[in-house]
Amino acid sequence: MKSQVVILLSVLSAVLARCPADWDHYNDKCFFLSRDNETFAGALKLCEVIGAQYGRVASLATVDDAGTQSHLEGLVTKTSSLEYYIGATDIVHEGTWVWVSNGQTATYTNWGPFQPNNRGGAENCAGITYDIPNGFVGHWTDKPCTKELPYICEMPFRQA
Ligand SMILES: [Ca+2]
Ligand SMILES: [Ca+2]
Repeated sequence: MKSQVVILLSVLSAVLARCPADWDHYNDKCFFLSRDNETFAGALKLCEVIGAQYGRVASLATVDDAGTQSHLEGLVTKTSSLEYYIGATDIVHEGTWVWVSNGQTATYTNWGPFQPNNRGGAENCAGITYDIPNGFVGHWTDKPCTKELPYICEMPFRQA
């Protein structure tokens, strides 16, 4: 009986330990590119709500290495949107970029030309941008957090 329970649980966890349809699997995470536009705060909230539907803790995407960056770039180029929020903000301390998923300071970055420039003293949220004439090929830009954009959510690949 006990071994049957163990088998059942391992089958169940194998089923749960995957990315839902419409999510993309990369390393230990699932990523989701939204089809709607939200402010940065609205996007973060929706990522959390969407993740909760799967019983997982979701957030805006943490892009903390070149592999993740290049993977997300590949996903963005398959869509019609050229700008997506990722989960970095310097809203607490100007110039210090922090990941909303874990509160860690961003060490890997991929800023585009002259970014972050905090234009107008009011650009505190980061996005991946394709603006090839201006040299942005999946590079990051800082932008006003009130701007409504599509966004990239992440959640753990394995059940939390
Ligand atoms: Ca800023
Ligand atoms: Ca900027």
